Amino acid sequence: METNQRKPHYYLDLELKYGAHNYKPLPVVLERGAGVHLWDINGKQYYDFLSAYSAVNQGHCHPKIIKALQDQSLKLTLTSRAFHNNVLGEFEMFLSNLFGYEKCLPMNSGVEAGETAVKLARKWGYKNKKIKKNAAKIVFPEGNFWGRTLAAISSSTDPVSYQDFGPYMPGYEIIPYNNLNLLEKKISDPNCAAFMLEPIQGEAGVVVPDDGYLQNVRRLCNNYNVLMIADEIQTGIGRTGKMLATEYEDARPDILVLGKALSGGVMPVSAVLCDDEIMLSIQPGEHGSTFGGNPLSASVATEALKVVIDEGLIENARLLGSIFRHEMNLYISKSKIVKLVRGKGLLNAIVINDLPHSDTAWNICLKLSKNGLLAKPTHGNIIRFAPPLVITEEQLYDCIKIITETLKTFEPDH
Ligand code: IF1
Repeated sequence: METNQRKPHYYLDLELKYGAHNYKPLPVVLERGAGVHLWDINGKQYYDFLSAYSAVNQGHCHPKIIKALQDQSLKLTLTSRAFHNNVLGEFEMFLSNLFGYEKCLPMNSGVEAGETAVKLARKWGYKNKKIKKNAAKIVFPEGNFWGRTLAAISSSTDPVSYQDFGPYMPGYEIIPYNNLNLLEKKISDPNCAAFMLEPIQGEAGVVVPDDGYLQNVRRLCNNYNVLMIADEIQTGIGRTGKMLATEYEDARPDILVLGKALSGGVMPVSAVLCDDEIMLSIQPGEHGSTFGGNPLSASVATEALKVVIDEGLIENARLLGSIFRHEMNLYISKSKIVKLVRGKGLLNAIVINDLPHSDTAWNICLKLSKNGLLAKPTHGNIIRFAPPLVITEEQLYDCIKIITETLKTFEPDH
């Protein structure tokens, strides 16, 4: 290594010594991002195929979003909700109208929005559906992931997320994903207030349900007066080739949960959207957040959404996603290690036909990083591929080449 190279281990060692060990990152130390690219401390360029788990749909450090951040940061960043400001109302109008709901409740992290959705569903259950006090049930599918708080891990079926964090939130029911019979069985319980699901399960490994599942969830929720809560924190904001993944079917959620790319990866911004009958079940003082709806996040999120629309990122995700899956299927037809590719838009994953906890996927991602592309395995043998939606067709073909050339070196006959 040339002497003027900066040492990654300096940074890794600092995190090891002074930081919690709640992650196992790939050994790359990044310093700069722009568009689909990231650069490490030694100037090596990478394609980002994780997009911070779909928070950077608009590309890293998008100039228009950064300008919105800079401009607002020079005026007013936080008032708390004890007072009004001249930014929140226009953001709430823009967001509610864009997604077709009567109101929104802005929060910060995705899990806070998920918690807000669960609280709204319970409140609505008691006040509107007349469920007996403290008897409200919320149903979740196996494989769900909506964050790391105790309420969120209480619905998890992944021991890595929940073990040794008990006791757990009561009133939760778990059913298999993509199974309508068992869903109907559970939500026909008169105490059931809501069914909360991801239209495509991200963390579970980009699990796409059968065609018709979402619209049948919607139908069953209507039949039993149960709220359909769609967690679009990872699938939303254009990622799957529609503004919302629930748009692929006639399945308008009663409660919509957004986060991640709502800010273009610039700062934590999340929100819950629903109509008055549900939103007004929470009255002043019954829910809140110090930073929720702050003028800085409202300005950033407004611009982040405009960028998605103005730059045609939704259509781009749809078109380039089809190219990606087509090209990967051509590779898979000859591969002995890759079983399948699945996804919608630019939310895709390949499944390595290995034991779930083998280190093949990790080693593939290590090799990909050396070849200039950053991706990360989920659940051992699945590698998620989710570049920023600003990627061009030429860049995508460049990345497909990097991915397939790297995979080839792991094929048994290589
Ligand atoms: C980690 C996973 C992805 C989410 C969905 C809510 C949230 C998330 C569908 C909560 C967050 C993040 C969390 C981050 C890694 C990442 C992740 F691997 F953990 F599961 F994307 F798949 N709903 N997902 O995906 O949003 O509170 O984090 O803002 O915790 O390691 P948050």
